Amino acid sequence: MPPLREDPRRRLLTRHPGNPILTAFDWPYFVNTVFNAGATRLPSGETLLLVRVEDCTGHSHLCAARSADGITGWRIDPHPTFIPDIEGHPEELWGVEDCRIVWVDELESFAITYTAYSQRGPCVSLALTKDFRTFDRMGMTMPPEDKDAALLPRRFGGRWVMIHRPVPAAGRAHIWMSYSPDLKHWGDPKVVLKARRGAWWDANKIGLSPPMLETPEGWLMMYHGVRMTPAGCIYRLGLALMDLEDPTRCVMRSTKWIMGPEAEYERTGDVGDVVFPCGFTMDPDGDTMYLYYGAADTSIALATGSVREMLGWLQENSTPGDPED
Ligand code: BMA
Repeated sequence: MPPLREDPRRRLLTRHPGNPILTAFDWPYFVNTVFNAGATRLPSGETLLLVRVEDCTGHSHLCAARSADGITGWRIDPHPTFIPDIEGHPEELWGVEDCRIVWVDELESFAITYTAYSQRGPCVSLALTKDFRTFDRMGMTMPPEDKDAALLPRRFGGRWVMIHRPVPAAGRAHIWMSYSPDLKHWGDPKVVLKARRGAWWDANKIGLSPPMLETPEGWLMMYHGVRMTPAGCIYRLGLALMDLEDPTRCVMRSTKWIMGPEAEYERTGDVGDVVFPCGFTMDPDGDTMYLYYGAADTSIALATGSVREMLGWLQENSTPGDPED
């Protein structure tokens, strides 16, 4: 591996030496690529990844992989776990992708938001599960084009909140939040984090990466910035802190990215120069984050970091609130 460009004194995330931890060659059936996995820790203490698997039609489904330490010894479902339901949900015609998993106490279920790839473009769908074997589909929550969605784990003022990223016909693609009384009817949308402009690493298009993490200082949001260059897009990761009581209010936002494609497996693959986390788990120490990310749309990699250090770093490397237009 070539030497990394990041300043080691500023490194917030440490790549696992065994990266990539999961590839298509680990799969019990023939697939093209495995990437962009949702993640959670089960009551048993096991780590579960709900992996985006692309087959050789180009369409994706989701497949569960379980491991005791979240790094090795993955037990992968022998068959696809969650496949498009084209009859019941025609919006899933071209596959299901990039899920985010959130445990919701009130529902005693995991809420899975995922991209349904419809004939009209990608849209956001929601399903509930207790065991990652049977799933209760709630259907489409946001029409196309919209993706990179996650539910917040509890209600605010009696309403559910979903983070999502619509793409407007003109202009920049920002991160939004919408509300619902029943997880079915969504409205009252608000822009909560704007894509910057010009030469910024997160100009023009941003999106939520994993679900937000509740900390005593606020909701820690990891988001991706898409830098469009003549050679293609570069997907990098940055941080924002949202207000604990009003998560639509941005308190701080990083000026710099905290992780970008550097390693060979991040720079080269079906889509090069992509690091794309969709999930994390927290160590029982309450501070160490295991961040799972898709690398170059080809494999799954792991990076670990301290949430306390991320929050400290954000104080030093942020602008207050969200930048003006
Ligand atoms: C985004 C999503 C991700 C993908 C990334 C890079 O728009 O479609 O699934 O990892 O592009 O190709």
